[in-house]
Amino acid sequence: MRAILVGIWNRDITREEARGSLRELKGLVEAVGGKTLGWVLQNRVRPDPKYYIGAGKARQIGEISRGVGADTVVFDDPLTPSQVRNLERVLGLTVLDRTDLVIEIFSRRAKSKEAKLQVELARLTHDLPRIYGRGKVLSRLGGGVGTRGPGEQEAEIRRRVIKRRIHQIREELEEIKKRRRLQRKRRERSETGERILKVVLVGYTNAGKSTLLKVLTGRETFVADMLFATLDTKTSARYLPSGIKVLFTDTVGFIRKLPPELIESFRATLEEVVEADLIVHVVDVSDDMWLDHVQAVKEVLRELSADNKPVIYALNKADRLVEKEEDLEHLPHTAFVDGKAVLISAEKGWGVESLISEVIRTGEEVLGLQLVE
Ligand SMILES: Nc1nc2c(ncn2[C@@H]2O[C@H](COP(=O)(O)OP(=O)(O)OP(=O)(O)O)[C@@H](O)[C@H]2O)c(=O)[nH]1
Ligand SMILES: [Mg+2]
Repeated sequence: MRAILVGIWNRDITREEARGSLRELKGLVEAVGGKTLGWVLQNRVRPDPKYYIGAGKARQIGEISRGVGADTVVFDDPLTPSQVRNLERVLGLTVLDRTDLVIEIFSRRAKSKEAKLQVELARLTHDLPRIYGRGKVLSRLGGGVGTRGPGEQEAEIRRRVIKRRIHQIREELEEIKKRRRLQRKRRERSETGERILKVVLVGYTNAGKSTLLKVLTGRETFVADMLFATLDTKTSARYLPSGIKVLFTDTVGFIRKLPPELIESFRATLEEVVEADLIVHVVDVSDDMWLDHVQAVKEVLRELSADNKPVIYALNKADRLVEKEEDLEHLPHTAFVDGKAVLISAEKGWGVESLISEVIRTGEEVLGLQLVE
């Protein structure tokens, strides 16, 4: 894929923010093995309902894209099925949006049965409204542009097959969810009278959640410098000196403009977030956009109705900002977030003891309240 990226900016999204978002989109293009040739930012009060950027601009982008040898135009916001259709007609190139890319990355990374099912569900839910007369399926990363099928009847049959499959996947996922609930209960009840604190690590993709889980509990997990390395939740325990058992759970990373299809599909996995006593929100403070990432994660937490839980910010990768652990105290970052925050480097082990102390302090409050109940 040789791509041109397109975004818009206006009173709500500044030019700078839109550009940051396009930088991230470039990362998503790379994650599916594509190359970005250039980008276009348009100042627009709101997206055009038919062409997102307007027909004239679309035509212009089509010319430029073909001129530089691009074969795909990627839009930074979710497009409606009819916008995709109109744009492909005007541009004469494959049209993708952020959702297409994220779903594609997820499907390449999915390993467990559950993750695979969730991604398939997200993809089918996404594709269903995009199958229209003449039978063109817009799962376009695989297919070419404008492949025409036999017609409306064929499309109807495909829609029916997809609906049946969606139903089947939902049932399978429900089974898996039940099994996981049982496992969780067993884990939590393992030794009677034992006090257990459930901590979930959440954060933007690539923030260092899996690295931190490893440092906190010794559990080997997949760590990689790529978007969405982790798709399955993993839980691992650490015993505190007081005898309290802390269960730490690593989760799938979040991203800005996370496709609703994916939130919906991963809701079961993210149940661990809803069940947790407290949240450790891991942030990569070496990223220029870290405050935006914090907001994006908070939004997803709100969507999961988990925004009322105690949160500790683990401001990670501080080793990229200072040379020694002692210098952490000179960094201003903790003042920029609302609530308890600890600067750490999961890689170097800096600040991890302070983080654990904070988890204990907050956890004692939470458990204390639970004991009163
Ligand atoms: N310099 C530095 N790099 C780190 C630190 N923590 C993690 N990394 C690196 O950041 C990258 C992402 O780390 P992961 O632990 O996989 O991040 P994650 O949040 O689990 O990412 P996803 O599962 O993709 O959402 C890896 O290359 C890590 O080695 C840190 O404290 N300092
Ligand atoms: Mg991870």
